[in-house]
Amino acid sequence: MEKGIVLKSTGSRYRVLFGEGKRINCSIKGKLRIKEFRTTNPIAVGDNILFEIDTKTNTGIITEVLDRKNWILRKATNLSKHSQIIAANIDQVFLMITIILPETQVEFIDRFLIAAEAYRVPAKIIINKTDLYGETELTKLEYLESIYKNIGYDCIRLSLKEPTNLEVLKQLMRGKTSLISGNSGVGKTTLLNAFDPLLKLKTAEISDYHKQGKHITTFPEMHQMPFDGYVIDTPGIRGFGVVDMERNEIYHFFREIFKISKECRFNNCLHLDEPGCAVRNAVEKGDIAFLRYKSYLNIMDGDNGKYR
Ligand SMILES: Nc1nc2c(ncn2[C@@H]2O[C@H](COP(=O)(O)OP(=O)(O)OP(=O)(O)O)[C@@H](O)[C@H]2O)c(=O)[nH]1
Ligand SMILES: [Mg+2]
Ligand SMILES: [Zn+2]
Repeated sequence: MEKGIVLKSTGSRYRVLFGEGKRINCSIKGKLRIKEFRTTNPIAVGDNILFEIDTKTNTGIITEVLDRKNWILRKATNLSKHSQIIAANIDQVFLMITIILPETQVEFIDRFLIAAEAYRVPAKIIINKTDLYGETELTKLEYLESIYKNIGYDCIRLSLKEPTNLEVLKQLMRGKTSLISGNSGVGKTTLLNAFDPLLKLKTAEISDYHKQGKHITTFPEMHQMPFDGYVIDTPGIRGFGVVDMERNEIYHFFREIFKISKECRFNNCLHLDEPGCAVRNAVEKGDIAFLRYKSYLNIMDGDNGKYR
């Protein structure tokens, strides 16, 4: 029996890291498939597993998935009851955004952040491609930074063309397992190649016509970094569905809204148009950013976020 960690999962095949940097392809023992989680994938990237080696084929058979510290889910489709585990056992998530090429929507950022809050995984924001920014983009960048820094999310500016702040990121990721998420084309995979040029992972320029990425990375994959740490590259997402969240608890995951909500007149206040709502009051005074409140309203309005 060996212990390993799942680097990549493609359907029913798993790439597993074990021992002192050894890798092996594994499959699952039949009955593992139907256990506990109602997810489309029983085993995810980052899972700690036990497996047996079949010496004839030099492949492994996974016999057990060890307890997960945490995980991040995404609904497979809008209407699907099933969800997919993107990754398990992560210490922190980085949302990579860009002001242009492509333009990341604020609501997308907020949907991501509330999911991270709900899964209790610390989140930070990377703003990439700063080499492309003119005055308009820099103004917007500063505005977004001020909103998110104000509510306690670190924002790290990055350019992989120049490159700047790569060392800062390495420092933040050292000794940890980090997941990088974001729209297609923002530069997630380019960052991994910058960390470890030997990886030579596939990247592609964003489309001239749509100014969007081309969904080059197709499966989440964990990579061991030369600076002692694991980083999980993920496929670009268009939207982040609110998974397993009741309507009346959505505001719990907007940090600043939750904090002020304690002062609302009614303790079942949903901060829509109730009298004596401290949240609306704070929005009017500018203590809560209007853009954040707008994201909240849109999410409350119905979960019309697009799922990839
Ligand atoms: N100008 C500029 N281009 C960058 C920067 N970072 C990445 N790019 C380019 O952006 C394009 C998309 O990069 P990828 O790394 O493939 O993006 P991704 O986020 O992995 O995209 P998906 O795998 O589709 O989700 C590539 O052409 C990169 O060279 C940057 O800091 N500045
Ligand atoms: Mg990629
Ligand atoms: Zn209220």
